[in-house]
Parts: sequence; structure tokens; C-alpha cells
Amino acid sequence: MAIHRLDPLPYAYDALEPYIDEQTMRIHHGKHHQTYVDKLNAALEKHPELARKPLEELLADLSRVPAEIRGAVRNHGGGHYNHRFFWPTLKKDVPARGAVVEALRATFGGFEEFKQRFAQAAAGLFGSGWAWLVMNGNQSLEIMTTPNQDAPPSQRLVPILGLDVWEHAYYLKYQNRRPEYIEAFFHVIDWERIDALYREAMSRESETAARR
Ligand code: MN3
Repeated sequence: MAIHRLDPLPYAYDALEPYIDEQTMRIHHGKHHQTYVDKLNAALEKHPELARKPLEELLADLSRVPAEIRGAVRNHGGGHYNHRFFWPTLKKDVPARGAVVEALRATFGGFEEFKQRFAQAAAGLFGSGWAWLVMNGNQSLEIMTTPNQDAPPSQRLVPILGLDVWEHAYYLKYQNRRPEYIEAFFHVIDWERIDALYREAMSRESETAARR
């Protein structure tokens, strides 16, 4: 029984043109993301007791996932988690503002400085993976990268912003010009959603801190 499923994009495939092209979005969402979902479900079929657990919980403690499917959960579960996070954070031409932007200025010494450091991290990642802005357990923002489909919850980090830098995310339009794709990404960040994720993470962390 398929437990995890691929949600439709919350916008049209061509909604991010010209920054991210329609064909890339169709293949990326309909083929690549679908494959992560299918392979995750196939792995979980062997362990139905895990299938009912939220994906985030499985990724947060991979050592508790049976060894025979641990790699599949890490790669395909991570792939599903990362892409499910990514799609709804994209929207064209949303002004960068809100509490998260204030926090970025305070943390990185300016919004442009943040952009530069995030872009450097994304451009410098060797091979396939993701660049992230995450919140750590001290309610601080950090820029980091993960290889392949490794997901922030596996490091106890809460994703606030993420960028897929696998070639499948940009090759049709940008070929080897990853920096141009990264530059284009800054035009399609839904800052309203990023701000909501930031506020949510802040209040969740405060609750956790209060319980400690
Ligand atoms: Mn991808």
C-alpha cells in the first residue's frame, strides 16, 4: 500500500518562467520527485510498522530504521522530504521582508551578505545536493549544505530555505552554469512562506526550550 504520495504543485508548471523553465519543472516534479516517493513506498512495504510514522521522524533517527531499508529511507525518504519542502517555497517576485529578513541582516551583517554566502555555499557544493538556511537548536540561523538527498532533520536542524542544486534541477536551461541558476533562484523565493517557516521554527524552539 502506498503511504506517501506526490502532491500536485501549488502552481502551474510554467509559473516560475523565465527563472525556472516549464520543462524542467515538469520533469523534476513529475519524474524525479515521483520516483523518490515510489521508491520510499517500496522500501516501507517491507516494514509496515514504519509506514505510519511521519517521514520527519524516520529521518530524525535513521539509526532506528532497519539496516536493510536505511539507505532507501535516507535517499528516497530524504528526496521526498526535501522536494516536498522545496516546491511550496517558490513564487515569483515576492519582496524580501518580514522577521526572517531582519534576522538574516542581524545574523549575516546584511541581506546582500546573506545572499552572497548562500550563493557561495550552493555554488561550492561538489556534486549533487542541497544548500540550506536552517535554524539550529539555539534559535540561530545557519547556512549549510547536504550531499545527495540528506535532509536537515537528520542533523536536528529545521529547514527555513532550501535550494536543490542537483543538475536535474537546472541542466536543461542552464547546463553547467550553476551560478546563473542560483542567481535566478533569488527571484522565485516566496519570502512570505519563508517568513512563516521562520516564525514557526522560532516558536517551536521556544516551546522546546521552555520544556528543558
Ligand atoms: Mn531535485
